[in-house]
Amino acid sequence: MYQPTPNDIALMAGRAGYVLKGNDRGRFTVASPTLYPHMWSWDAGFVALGIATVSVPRALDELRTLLGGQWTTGMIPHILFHSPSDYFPDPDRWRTQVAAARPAGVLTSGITQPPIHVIALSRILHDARRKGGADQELAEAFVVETFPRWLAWHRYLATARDPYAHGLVEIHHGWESGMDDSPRWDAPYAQVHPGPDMPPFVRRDLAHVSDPSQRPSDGEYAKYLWLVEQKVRARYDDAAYRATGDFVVGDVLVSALLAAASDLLADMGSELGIVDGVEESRAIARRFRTGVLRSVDPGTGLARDLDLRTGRYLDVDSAAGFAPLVCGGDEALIRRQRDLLLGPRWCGHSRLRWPVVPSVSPASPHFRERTYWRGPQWPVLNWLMAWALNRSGEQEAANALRLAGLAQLVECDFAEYYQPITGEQLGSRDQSWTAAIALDFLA
Ligand code: 2M8
Repeated sequence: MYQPTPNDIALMAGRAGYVLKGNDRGRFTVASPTLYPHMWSWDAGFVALGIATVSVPRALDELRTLLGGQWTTGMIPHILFHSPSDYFPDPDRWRTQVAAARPAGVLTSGITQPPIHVIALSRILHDARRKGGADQELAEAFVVETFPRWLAWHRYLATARDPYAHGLVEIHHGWESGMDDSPRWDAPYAQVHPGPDMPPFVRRDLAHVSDPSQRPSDGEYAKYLWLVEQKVRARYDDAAYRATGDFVVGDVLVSALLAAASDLLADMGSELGIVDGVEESRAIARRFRTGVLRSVDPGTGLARDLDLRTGRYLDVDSAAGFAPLVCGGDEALIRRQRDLLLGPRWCGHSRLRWPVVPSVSPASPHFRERTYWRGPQWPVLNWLMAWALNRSGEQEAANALRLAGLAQLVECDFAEYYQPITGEQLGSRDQSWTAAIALDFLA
């Protein structure tokens, strides 16, 4: 097993810090220098926890800026646009001015991303307490101050996005899962048909990658933009979209993150003497944990997303199937998932360059080794599974993922994602969240 040398550690930490500094725009960090020149919601969570290893105040600023984009519904939007750029879809395409709930003073997209933020905040608090003094005071004060805002975010997901109490958070766009073109969404996207009245568009993402096959196809992109159009036409009202939109799916990983984050929010709240909202937070955690565990296929041991348009579970061997590891709640299942994750269908697959979590099992017929969320390894996903294992008391397994993850990053290009068989770097370089999790792994 790879063990980083003192030289590797110094080099990686230095270079990761340099990447984050380069992507720093003052009070927020762009997700990557050219492909994603704005603040993305779940990227910001990972970025903040990485920055905290170097500067707790700057990490908290990142989360504060993100909260500046929160809608009055509690929703934290998936992109905050702070300056003009060539990223598409841009604010003119999102047209969030049709939404009464949009925030004042900052342009945002109109959909969500996975609720990693409170998990990040609890890591930051942990770091700050280790450092003590002013860092600890600042972090604790930040938790007390922002507790109602995080609760409002979680409450939004638990109500507007689960009106029938399935215990699964409903997503209205594949982008809301963070795993845009994952085969998890192939069946629901097969029912998305861009209308003849869709405004024309020109993709700009392909100009920033060397090979278009690493990104979603044009056909997929048209569907993504059609769903944006449907959200605009529903004025970003969730009930109106639910009545008219093509894509409505219960997402197990988002639900597991909501459960885990809600537990952590309740823990931090009670530690800091907060009373209001702690019980509500626990109740959210219980409901979504139950929803995730209910979705598990007893045959495969993996959790499944639920297509709420057809009522069918979606059976795909994607890393989201390990949602129960993230939310916990069933000891036997956690052990089964640990063995599955480290075993030959996943990280232990004989063809993998490094034994880190692939986005789709290499043994699955859906596996595509170069295409975005259809097989490549995403370092943040590996971090998430290592974090989850650690939290479940599976330190040895967690450390195996951590060390393999560091081996993958030792060249220090901090790519967006990696070809799992050859180890080739794919997508953007100097991706902020990749650099950030390297810092956390090294701390
Ligand atoms: C990717 O998604 C954006 C759309 O949100 C895109 O392809 O343009 C995904 O990997 C997503 O999970 C990530 O947050 C974002 C920025 O890194 O890029």
